[in-house]
Amino acid sequence: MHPIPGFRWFPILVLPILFARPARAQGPFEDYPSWYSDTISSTRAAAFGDVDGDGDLDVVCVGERVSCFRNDVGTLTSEPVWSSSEDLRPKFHGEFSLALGDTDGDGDLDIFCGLDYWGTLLFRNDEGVFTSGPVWTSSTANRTTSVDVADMDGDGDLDLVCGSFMQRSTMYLNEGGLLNPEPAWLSGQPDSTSAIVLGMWTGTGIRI
Ligand SMILES: [Ca+2]
Ligand SMILES: [Ca+2]
Ligand SMILES: [Ca+2]
Repeated sequence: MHPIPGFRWFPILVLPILFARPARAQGPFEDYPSWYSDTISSTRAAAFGDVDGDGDLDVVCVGERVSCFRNDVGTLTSEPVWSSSEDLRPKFHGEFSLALGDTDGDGDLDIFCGLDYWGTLLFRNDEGVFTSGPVWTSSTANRTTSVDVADMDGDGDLDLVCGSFMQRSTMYLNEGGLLNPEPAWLSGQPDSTSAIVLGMWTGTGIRI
């Protein structure tokens, strides 16, 4: 375990390596990471979110497996507190991506994981414990390079948008806490999207 005394959460990179910035410093980040995982060695993507609802940011990453490191009073656990059941190393053929969002509206963050050649997976968070396997898998494009979630149709729940490599980007709508298996939107032609960011643009709606 690698405590970070005197530091507040201001991370710039997790691979899973974390460079923190001193609490009152205005300068650059520390020269060497103050935390790294002893367990995960092939991280492809990472995301921060308060997955256990205790008010601090935890870390979710995907490498050999999808894993979660809990933040205990400013110190990340050295071992993951949860990992998905499937060994993903045979699927290391392209981009991996992650997004966190409360898809079922129960107040906790669920995990969306995009795997190039293997589609997009959803792991549900049940009171701080994720399902060991995905509860939903995308049905259309399988070369997912990027994922993000937002309320695309304005009905109050989070929907999913996926970018793909040499395939059409897709949007899946959330219907009562469950993602529809069929996309509600596909881009007009195959593209090679490497990143997806959703946000309000000109106040008229969410744009990709
Ligand atoms: Ca937390
Ligand atoms: Ca949830
Ligand atoms: Ca919605």
